[in-house]
Amino acid sequence: MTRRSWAEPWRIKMVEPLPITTREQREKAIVAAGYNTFLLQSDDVYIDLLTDSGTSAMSDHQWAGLMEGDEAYAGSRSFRHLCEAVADVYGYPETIPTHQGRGAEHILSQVLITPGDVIPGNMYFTTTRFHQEHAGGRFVDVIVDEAHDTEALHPFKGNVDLAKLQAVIDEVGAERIPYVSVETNVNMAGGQPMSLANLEATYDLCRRHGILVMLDATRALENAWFIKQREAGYEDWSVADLVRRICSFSDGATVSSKKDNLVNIGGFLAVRDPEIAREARSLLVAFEGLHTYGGMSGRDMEALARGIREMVDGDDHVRARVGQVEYLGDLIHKAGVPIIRPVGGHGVFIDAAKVLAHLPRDEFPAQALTAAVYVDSGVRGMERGIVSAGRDPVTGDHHRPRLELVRLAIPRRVYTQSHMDVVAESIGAVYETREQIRGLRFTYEPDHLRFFQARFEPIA
Ligand code: PM9
Repeated sequence: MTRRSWAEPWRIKMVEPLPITTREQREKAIVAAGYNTFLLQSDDVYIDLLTDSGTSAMSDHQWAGLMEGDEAYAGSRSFRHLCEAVADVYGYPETIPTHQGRGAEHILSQVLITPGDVIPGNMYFTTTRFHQEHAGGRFVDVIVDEAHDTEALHPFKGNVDLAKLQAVIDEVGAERIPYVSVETNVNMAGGQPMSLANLEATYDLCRRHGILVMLDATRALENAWFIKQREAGYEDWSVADLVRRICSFSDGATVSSKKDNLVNIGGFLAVRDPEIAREARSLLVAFEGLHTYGGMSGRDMEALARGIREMVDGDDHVRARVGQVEYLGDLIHKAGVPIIRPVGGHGVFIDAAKVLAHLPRDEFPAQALTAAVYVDSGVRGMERGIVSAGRDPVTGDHHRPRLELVRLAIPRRVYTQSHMDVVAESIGAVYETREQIRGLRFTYEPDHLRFFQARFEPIA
């Protein structure tokens, strides 16, 4: 049978012009931004792959929802729609709305963590670990070793290593572990999924010790797609059923709705236990907003309720979304550039430690490579290495993750295949001239989440 291509299950109704700049303009812009792509003006960016967070295109149905949002201060109809969507799609009975993912992480950490606690997790995420440490906890990484190896072709590099988890429980005692923090489609590992079998085994182990499992379900949809593709027995499941199944092995979840949920702002904490929900709501009113809007307007909640349902309305959306990421990853891999493989769900991650092998880690190779790609083509990516990892709050030294990556994260339903071709051509061109790229040093290092606002200069 002849092969038939698939394409996106939507067509374009409105367009937004993109700024085209010269190399000279970009050289000036990156100096002005202190070699940090977070500090660039978006008017100086051509193809923006800084993040897939809050950058997706909403559907006409979601835009219509903005008009129908109920802006009542209390008891908004749009909040009810949001709770119904969370209960139907994720299966959690209690929804605590927040302005975005880190708002939910803040509330959860404050409710469950007592100073001195230990929170095991399958690799850290920047804001998640910040809130765990801010609440007095200590994060311990229990992801499988393959997650730290860019070339290991393991289908589930997001899996929890159950032996590592058991060792942490044995060492500190279950009573010091309020919950295990389990991320779906692990961002810092390159958008790598965990298997349902591993999640179920993690949940069982935790239950035996009376420890809760809290998901970061921010990219549960993309994880569900990989389970359907790779885990025996689930080929015929819909992603809708798989997302519910994933969440069934947890006691609750934090979600940044700016990713899978297809909105530009929003998030929530969702739990099963009404007592945890009660405590969360009492903090929510102090830090986020009333318990029926958190940090969102009524229209935000209406668009979000629709986005949650839309992401699982058939499998075609996620097939096209992950398919586009794989398309870009395959082009870059074929150009000989080292990347994390298998290609993940939300972006392509270039192995900067290998590309810039002439630079020591303390000269921030991924930061330098990200800046070089921007100067070449106006394509904006993000550093995900030693700068993102920050410093150990006790020793003050850099955290030194094994992965030193440039992330090209793809917004959902925004760019075309030709944009991806241009990105791959630029990465190939920078790779050819990689030996000319110099290392960087800090000229300003912020105290918290330093990667957002840090400034650098090239080392002579
Ligand atoms: N992720 C990202 O670009 C945006 C901020 S960090 C550069 O990948 C997970 C898995 C995330 C995430 C944000 C958050 C925080 C929690 N968990 O940004 O606060 O990827 O909505 O969510 C970003 P908020």
